Amino acid sequence: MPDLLLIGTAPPRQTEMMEAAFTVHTLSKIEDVDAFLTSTGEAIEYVFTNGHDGVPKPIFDRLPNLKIIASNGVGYDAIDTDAANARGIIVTHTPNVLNADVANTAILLLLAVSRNLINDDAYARSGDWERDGNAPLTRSIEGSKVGILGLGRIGETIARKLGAFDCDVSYHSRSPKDVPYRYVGNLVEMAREVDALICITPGGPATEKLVNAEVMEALGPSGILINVARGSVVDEAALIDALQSGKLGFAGLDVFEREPHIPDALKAMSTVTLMPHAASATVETRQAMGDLTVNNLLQFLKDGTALTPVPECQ
Ligand code: NAP
Ligand code: 8YV
Repeated sequence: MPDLLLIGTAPPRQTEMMEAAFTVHTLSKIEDVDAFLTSTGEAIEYVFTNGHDGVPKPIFDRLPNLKIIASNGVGYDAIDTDAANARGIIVTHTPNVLNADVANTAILLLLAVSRNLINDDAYARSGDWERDGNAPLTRSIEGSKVGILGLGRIGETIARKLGAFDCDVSYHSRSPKDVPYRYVGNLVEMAREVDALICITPGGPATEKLVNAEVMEALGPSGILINVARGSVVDEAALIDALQSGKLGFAGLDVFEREPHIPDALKAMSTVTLMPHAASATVETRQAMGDLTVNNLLQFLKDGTALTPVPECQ
């Protein structure tokens, strides 16, 4: 059976699927990685990885016969697609199967922030309600103005689902799309106009710190920033400053600059709702993503094609 390197982890079901067709080498279980790469690096043609780990360059450079990198996630900013293309290696990802749950998470965070869910939960549990009376009023998302940064597969799903709350949706991306939502060519301008901004672009250099201090100030003291894209898209230091000074009202964050590290300053603020990069982390969606990742490998084994190659490798 062909040799496959498993970087990160794979759920048991996908591990079984891979073990039926490949000799699977799990990187985290290899004690001497250098010795392994010397003895077996040349045999590895297949890699299963994820959007966080990618294929570290020191490993990539020692897999001379690598043919396909299947990444268990839609965002692939951790993978050097130029280097892969230069060697004729196909990179695959998992578009569409996670749209609904990631969109649901963006709206979950928006609702949690607007309705002060985490603080109200603590208020209800602590006995403060009995002692001090009703909790302060919160803000409704019904009919509110929401700007989406990155109206792709997931962004459009968010926009459609926000229709259930009668939200007035606008969006910003590099080019306008054929959609029934208002395009705003300037991100600061859009931030000034909306009650909440939801980020759902890819990561990487093109979007790095796109959401900067100016964008946050434009959102304003009652504005809400939701980030389910990548930590790199938001200037985290500027975010902490803006929240601490009250220039930005609230944030709901699933992603961070140095995951799994979350700055203490963010953890300390009651205006911030946090999740541990879990937008797609439901049993159903992770199973669909894992299956698609392995099916890309199996398809390639069968006929040298892939089901969902990234655009750069099509
Ligand atoms: P997609 O369909 O490729 O959509 C990305 C959108 O971002 C496109 O509409 C694109 O439009 C826009 N965009 C790209 N570069 C931009 C830039 N420099 N400025 C403004 N807009 C830009 O991707 P998707 O499937 O919706 O996924 C989007 C991203 O969500 C993933 O790449 C990943 O980083 C993130 N994600 C996070 C989680 C999580 O667990 N939190 C889960 C899934 C995905 P233009 O090309 O016209 O600019
Ligand atoms: C995954 C994601 O948690 O698909 C993505 O881009 O960020 C998440 O769905 C991550 O990629 C793990 O592989």
